[in-house]
Amino acid sequence: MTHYKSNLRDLEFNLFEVFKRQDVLGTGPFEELDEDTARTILDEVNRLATGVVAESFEDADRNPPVFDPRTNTVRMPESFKRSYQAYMDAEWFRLDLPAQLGGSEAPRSLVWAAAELILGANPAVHMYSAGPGFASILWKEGNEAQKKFAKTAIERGWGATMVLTEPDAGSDVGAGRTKAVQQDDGTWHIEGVKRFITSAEHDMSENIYHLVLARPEGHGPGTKGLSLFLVPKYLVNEDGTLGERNGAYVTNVEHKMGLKASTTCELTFGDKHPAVGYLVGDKHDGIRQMFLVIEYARMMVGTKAIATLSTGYLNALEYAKERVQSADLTRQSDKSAPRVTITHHPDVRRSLMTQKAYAEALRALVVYTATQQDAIQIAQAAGEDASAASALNDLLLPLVKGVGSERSYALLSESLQTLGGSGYLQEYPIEQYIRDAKIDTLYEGTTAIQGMDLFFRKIVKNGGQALGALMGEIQAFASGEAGNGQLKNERALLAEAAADVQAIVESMVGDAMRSVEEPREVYKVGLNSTRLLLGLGDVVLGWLLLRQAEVALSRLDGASESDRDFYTGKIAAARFFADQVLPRLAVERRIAERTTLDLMDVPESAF
Ligand code: ST9
Ligand code: FAD
Repeated sequence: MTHYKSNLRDLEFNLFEVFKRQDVLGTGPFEELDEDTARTILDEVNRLATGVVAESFEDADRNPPVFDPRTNTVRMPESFKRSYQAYMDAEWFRLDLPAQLGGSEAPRSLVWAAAELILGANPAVHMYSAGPGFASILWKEGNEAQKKFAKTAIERGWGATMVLTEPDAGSDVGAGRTKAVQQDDGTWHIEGVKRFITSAEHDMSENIYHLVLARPEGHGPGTKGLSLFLVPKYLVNEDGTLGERNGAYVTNVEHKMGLKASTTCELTFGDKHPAVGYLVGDKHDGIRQMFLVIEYARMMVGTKAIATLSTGYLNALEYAKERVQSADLTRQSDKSAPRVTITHHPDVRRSLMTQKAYAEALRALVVYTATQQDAIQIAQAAGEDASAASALNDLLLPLVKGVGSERSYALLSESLQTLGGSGYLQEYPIEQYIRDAKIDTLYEGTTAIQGMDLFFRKIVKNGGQALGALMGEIQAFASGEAGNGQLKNERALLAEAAADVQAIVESMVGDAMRSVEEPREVYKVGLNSTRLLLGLGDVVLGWLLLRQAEVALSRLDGASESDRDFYTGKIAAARFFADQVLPRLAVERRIAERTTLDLMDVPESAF
């Protein structure tokens, strides 16, 4: 038994009962894959995840990778290497690759469902295994030599990294100073220091290639002046064999709060000898190209957080069903009353149901977002316009990443609380879950960045089209007949919450418009962007839970005993969320609408 408690039943419920993926399997680009095969894949990945992948989760935390500054190398824990190798040997990464790269191009909904299992079991394994995914982006964007490099990288199992951050350029990627100097032979020399680079050194693959944002000499400021370079650790000969050591060295590995198995590296270019880089696709289009990686990585980070909350909740639930403490509240004054398991206490139930509702709603958000990615795959294969699905996917990404990470981190604290003092011990996995999940609100764009991305780019720049379409669907559901009368009150609560969030958006759009004349008005947007992110998140989560409840209600009759429990839990979670969470949006709306500039007028010295 490992620490990891997966929820395959809920993943399959989302895929096949709510979002009906069997309707797209066997058709278009997914012609080769049917429902039975998809279920078998999930079973296999689940077996791997709950077994060998999860086995090193604790050991690699207590005995993390060791950096040797003399050789600029890292020794990984043996236990972790076994987990990683088992996952790579199974070659599930091929699900997400195009046929030309030896992949089977499965629907993204299936890919992310499988990814949740690995991310919940041992997130660093998933991150180190991203090499083939990076290669597919290089193959898509690269020139002929880079396409060949990408194929070799997949065949030989090379690791890969995304390299943006510098000491003075974190959220503000455009402040990066790493330089690229063109050489007579058409290559570039990269010079500078990047920091916090995930997976930049380890001893689990013979080569690691870095996708690096650097500024060619003479190019302008900001993100648009950055270009993307392929910088391998070892240069690669024509025949694909390894050549000389390139001049990109890891010069430090950070000691950090959690996710210790994942190396976080300082990467120095061109200090010992030149670091040769190749301009990706022979064009200066770096930030757009890097965002192809970032979009994927933001989805990954959100899924990682949500997977961790899910196993946190399931561990807490198991404990709560066994822990006997205190008498039932109705008999609290009877000192001889029998003691009960803590699931009998109303406050424990409140906490457990909050964890369950969010964990399952957030999983539904990941799968729903991934179904938009399925729609993009289908449209592209048919040569059709994918812009509506693409805009909706863009709108949902900051919710997956920002809401997923914030809610999961906060609620993992509830999971720990369920275990009382035992939760604080390293005997149970939850303290590690909390340490490992904190990073999810930080990297790949902090929560503040997700909130601004949501408002300025995904709502305002998009002319409100994707948001309008989403809110339209939510309002249509709320005013429809879902649940056959049994979800009437909940749908009314959803309609009110949706109107509250719509009002927050309108108030922020008003502030943004006024800022054209009066620039400081934009501060009011900044004061509310995280509120909007979390608020819109709650409305979407409430809607998804009610959609699940509608399906569950229709399946209760004649269900097996375990299915009856499962569906009853679905209905209870949706009702609880509508009743206990959605009404809070009225207060959020009130606060947003009353926003003043007072806070911005407080002198810094008064803080
Ligand atoms: C990091 C890594 O933290 C942590 C984990 C690593 C794990 C490794 C494994 C990952 C797996 C990945 C594998 C890949 C596999 C793929 C498989 C696929 C099959 N959406 O607003 P502007 C672009 S890494 C799309 O003016 P500023 C766009 O081109 C570090 N594009 O920005 C735009 O031009 P235009 C992560 C976007 O003010 C241009 O940027 N660091 C988006 O110049 C300029 O836009 C961060 O995330 C978007 N949402 O710069 C930094 N937004 O407008 C966070 C922008 O013409 N900071 N573009 O289209 C930010 O995001 C900032 O907002 C900023 C601001 C840097 C974008
Ligand atoms: P800052 O940008 O200095 O932010 C500090 C605070 O200010 C934050 O709360 C932030 O939200 C807030 N803030 C900043 N700007 C604004 C704004 N405009 N409006 C509102 N609030 C703002 N980077 C890579 O390139 N590759 C990697 O593989 C990688 N892996 C990482 C792994 C780990 C473990 C860590 C810790 C970081 C990693 N990063 C990586 C870097 C990561 O993406 C950055 O840490 C992150 O983008 C934030 O940048 P920063 O740390 O400089 O914080």
